Amino acid sequence: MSAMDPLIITCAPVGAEIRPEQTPHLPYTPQLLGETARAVREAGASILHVHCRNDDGTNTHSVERFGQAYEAIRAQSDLIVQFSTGGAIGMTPQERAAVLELRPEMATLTCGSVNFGDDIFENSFPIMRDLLKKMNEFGVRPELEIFDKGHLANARRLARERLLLFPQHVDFVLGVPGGLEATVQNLCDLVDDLPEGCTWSVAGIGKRQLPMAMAAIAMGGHVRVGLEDNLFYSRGRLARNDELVARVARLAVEAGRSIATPDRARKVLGLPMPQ
Ligand code: KMH
Ligand code: ZN
Repeated sequence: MSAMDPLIITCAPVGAEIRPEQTPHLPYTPQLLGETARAVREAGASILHVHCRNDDGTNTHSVERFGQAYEAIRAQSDLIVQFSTGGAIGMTPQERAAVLELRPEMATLTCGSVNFGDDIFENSFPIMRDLLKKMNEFGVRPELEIFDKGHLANARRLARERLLLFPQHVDFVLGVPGGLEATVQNLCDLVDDLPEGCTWSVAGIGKRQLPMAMAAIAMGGHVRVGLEDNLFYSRGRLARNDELVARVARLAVEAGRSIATPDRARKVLGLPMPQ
């Protein structure tokens, strides 16, 4: 077996579903996002997956707020900044796409609709095509978010339409109520189904975050952790984002994997170095 790449740890520190009353550790303002960027970078993260909130904690996808968050993160870290284009349930596709004009290095592209609790997270082909056209226009690298098995087939269809060129970086989001369950077997099946040359990470939801991370470390994949996906460090004990990152970094080093810096992650993902 060839040597594994250093581990790329993505931190998803905010998300759209957790309310500030649920935890004192949610970085829901640009200033808190900047401080979190510094802390998770020190702990071993190389990518920050960004959602934004208003000062009262409600969701926003305003270009202005994302611009402030981007600046705050840049001021305190050299992390790869990845904007969410999934946003929150109820946002329009136009709102979700507008932040791409800020030209983050990366942005998510969820590759199909999926039940999301009692709601539907809508990602029809027209929505996906529009997001990809804008990413191509603004030079933003997609991360393909796969919540269900059929989403990889959707991504292949977008590649046949020449909106997407493989290989790409893929993130398996497993354990969303309504999506594919977070089991090692499902993860192996998805990895087997990846187009040649793709890199991948896994984001396990809730208490499946840690076992999925451990599987990815062992398999040569990469890992996403953070409060967006999981509020707890252990049963009943609320987590801070940096300690979720630090735990994965420790486990990886114990298992013989080094940790990617942001620039090393850029090389692995084929992203241009920032000027
Ligand atoms: N909040 C979910 C509805 C993404 O960031 O691109 C969508 C989501 C995916 O979080
Ligand atoms: Zn997200």
